[in-house]
Amino acid sequence: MHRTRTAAATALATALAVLPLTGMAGPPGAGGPTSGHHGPRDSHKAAVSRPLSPVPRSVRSRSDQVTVTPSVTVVAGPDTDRPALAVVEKALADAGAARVVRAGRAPGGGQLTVYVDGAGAARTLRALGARGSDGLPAEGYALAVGAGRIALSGKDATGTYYAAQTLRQLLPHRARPGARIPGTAVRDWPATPLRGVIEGFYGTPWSHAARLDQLDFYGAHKMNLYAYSPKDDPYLRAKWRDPYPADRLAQLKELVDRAHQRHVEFTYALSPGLSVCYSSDADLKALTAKFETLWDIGVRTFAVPLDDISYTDWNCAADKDAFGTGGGAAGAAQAHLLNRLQREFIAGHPGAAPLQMVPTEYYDVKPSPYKEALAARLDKDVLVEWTGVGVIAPTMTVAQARRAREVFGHPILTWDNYPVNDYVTSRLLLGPFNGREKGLPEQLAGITANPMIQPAASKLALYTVADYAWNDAAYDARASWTAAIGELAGGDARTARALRAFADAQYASSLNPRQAPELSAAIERFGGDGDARRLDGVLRSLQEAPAVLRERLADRGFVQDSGPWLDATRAWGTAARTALRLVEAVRAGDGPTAWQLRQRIPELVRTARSFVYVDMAGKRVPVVVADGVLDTFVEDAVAAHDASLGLAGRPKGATDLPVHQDNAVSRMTDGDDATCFWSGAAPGAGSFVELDLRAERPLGAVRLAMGKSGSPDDYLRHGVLEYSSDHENWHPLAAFDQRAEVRAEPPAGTSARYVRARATRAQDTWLVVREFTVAGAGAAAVAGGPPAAPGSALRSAGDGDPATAYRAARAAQPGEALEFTPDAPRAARSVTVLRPQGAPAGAADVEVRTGGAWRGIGTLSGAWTRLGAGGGAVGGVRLVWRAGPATPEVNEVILR
Ligand code: LTM
Repeated sequence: MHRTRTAAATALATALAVLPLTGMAGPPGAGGPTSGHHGPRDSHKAAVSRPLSPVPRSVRSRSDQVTVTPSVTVVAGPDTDRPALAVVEKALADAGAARVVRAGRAPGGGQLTVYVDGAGAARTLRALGARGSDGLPAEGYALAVGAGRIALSGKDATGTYYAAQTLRQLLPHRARPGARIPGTAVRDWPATPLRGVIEGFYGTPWSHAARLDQLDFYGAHKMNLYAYSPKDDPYLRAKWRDPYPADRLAQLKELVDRAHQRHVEFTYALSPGLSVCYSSDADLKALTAKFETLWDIGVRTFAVPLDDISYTDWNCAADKDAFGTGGGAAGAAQAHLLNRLQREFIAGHPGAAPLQMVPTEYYDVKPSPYKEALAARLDKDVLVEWTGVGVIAPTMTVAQARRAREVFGHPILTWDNYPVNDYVTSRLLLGPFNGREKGLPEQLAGITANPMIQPAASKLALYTVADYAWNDAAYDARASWTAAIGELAGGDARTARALRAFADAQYASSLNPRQAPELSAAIERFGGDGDARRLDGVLRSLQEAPAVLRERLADRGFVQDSGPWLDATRAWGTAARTALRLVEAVRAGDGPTAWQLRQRIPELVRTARSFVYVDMAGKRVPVVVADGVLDTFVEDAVAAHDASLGLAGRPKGATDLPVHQDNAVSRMTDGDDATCFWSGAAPGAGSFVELDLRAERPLGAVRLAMGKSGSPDDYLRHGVLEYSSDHENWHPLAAFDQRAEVRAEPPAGTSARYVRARATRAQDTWLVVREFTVAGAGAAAVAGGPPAAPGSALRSAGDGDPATAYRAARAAQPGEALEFTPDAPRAARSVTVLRPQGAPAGAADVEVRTGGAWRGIGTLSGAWTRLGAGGGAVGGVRLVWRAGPATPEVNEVILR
């Protein structure tokens, strides 16, 4: 994972490596390939200290360089964009220029001159062999650095602003003049007109400060749209008719102004659908009145999201009279209202952008009466937002986008539900934008991403969204992710390593199905080569990453957003490192150390699972980190320990069904009826849940407990229980129909390694499995005393699970004994007694019964006792307690 090159350098190399392809593709009307375009080697020579992001269409390196002189002159055109000039001047100052002055022309005398737009920039670009911005699409720009000059030329004001942003990235950060900038020519333009973010999630809306910070981020990443649409802002939905109080409006104006300065279109999205009467003049008036207040503070783009509302129930009787019933009526009603809004508000406000809307059917491309009505009736200028095929679309293709354009009959703006986490608040989604086909942006009016409830933590993914939306042809999800990490880490290698480890552990989503790809690769490698030192290095980096980020990450918002996940990451790192030491002790045959480490694990896992995200309703949601990777590693270590003791251990669950939220399949084997595995889709014929018993063993009673109080119908309606030794040949155990609780008793002598429940028919409801258990044949019967304390049981000392313990209710009386009887006499070489850490030595004499007589084999030492049993057939073991103040506790007695 950590090569000698920095993460940022790796990303840069990857990004530059793809430039020739994209650089050859001229923009519309550009007249063919960039003249004098250099191949990848030249691009590498032009390496800058940070990757350019979004990756430009064409970067050509020159053989010369320019020096940042103590005084730098900026020569601007008459109408040059002010925010662009501000970016240029700050970037020059940050690069070490002591004085940055604006002048009408170059002063000469060897000073660096930067031309921004106007005749000077056009002349300089020509002189440097670069083409100007003519022929570029909107927001395109040309930039050249060489021969003591820099020139920036935008196709329009936003293009100039973006040229300034690219120059900012080309210039280094240093305190003194003298920096040398490699000669470079960039020609660049966006892949799609609208690129940005829709704050459109449920849950705690972003703070005002966070929104201002986001707008800065969007401008720096060439994103030009921010839609203001938090679902839980009452003034946008529940109380949409109410005017804003003065202080709220003042804050909105501050956002609008900041957006304007950053060339971001502030889009005001009002969602009246919970209560609107589509045919009502009064409601149209309420809508336009609200929009008017926003127009007055500078908003020029408006949207009406009509997602997540009922369209089968009208909010007023008048709508039923006017439009009838059903999806077609709903489409007609919505079109009626939006067309009036378009005519009576948008058309009457010169400078207003086309209206945007989210249809109620926003998640597919299936023709329907609703979509037909919308396509036929809605004003053609209105942009329709669409989430892809699925609310959270794992992939989006060119063909789907074309189909959406046809079916909705309007230009399509994607509302891409990534990295939004309002439906999985236990998770941060820190992986890159993925699964979007190249060529998609050009089918669309634009791309907007719905972010996480956590604004700063969303930046990792949003960086990659910006990269894709600007230049999908050059987009490489992993390279962009690496570059995003480099930027957030401010170029600091240690911070970048920590951030990468942390983000890797929060990587999974529908777009990135593999959780913690780097960590799981390291664990897999360990499985192959057994190099514990190397894996411990990886786990230590993960464990320490939270402290590094807390200390060094400049974006304090990221640290604040990630608080519970940082805590959980550190705790999981500790648990996993302990589990690794357990594996090492098992491999070394060091029983006492292994047992000592094993006992620490439940508490470490409990701690790791204890951190919570508190949502806006005060609900405490336990957070997950590298789930399915770290928890599985720890479980596997414990299973290896069980195996070393000759115990079967807890089975491992598996399924071919997707998982709903955090209801992982491991929850059906956690011994807790209150937790469950919950599928994220309805089982089809052949879908299964399965147990791996980790070794071939006799099968006791099987119990499959499905459904739960809130979802009693979520069970397999028609299925069969089966078992197998090799995972290929399955044998039927019992068929079941319409029963949420299934029990089966395998015939005596049945043994297997795998047991599964398989659906024999498809069904509509999802599947909940609270517990899936196979009673172990071979548990010892435990009798004697002292009696167990409340909440404990004698049998726990012989149930084959060291995690459960028998705790006595009182101290033992002399001669009192705890007696274990295996199901059948066993040829045993040893007796191992596991007790809690700190258990007193000499607390009991250990005896075995061979041939009907009891024979002493030694006394209990501390927590771990192993005594020779002679190898003969042992029919019982007993611990004959000696007098003492301690109350006996025994985790497990093992005959082997
Ligand atoms: O996606 C849309 C159009 N609407 C909602 C969003 O507000 C929500 O954030 C996402 C994710 O839960 N799902 C939706 O359906």
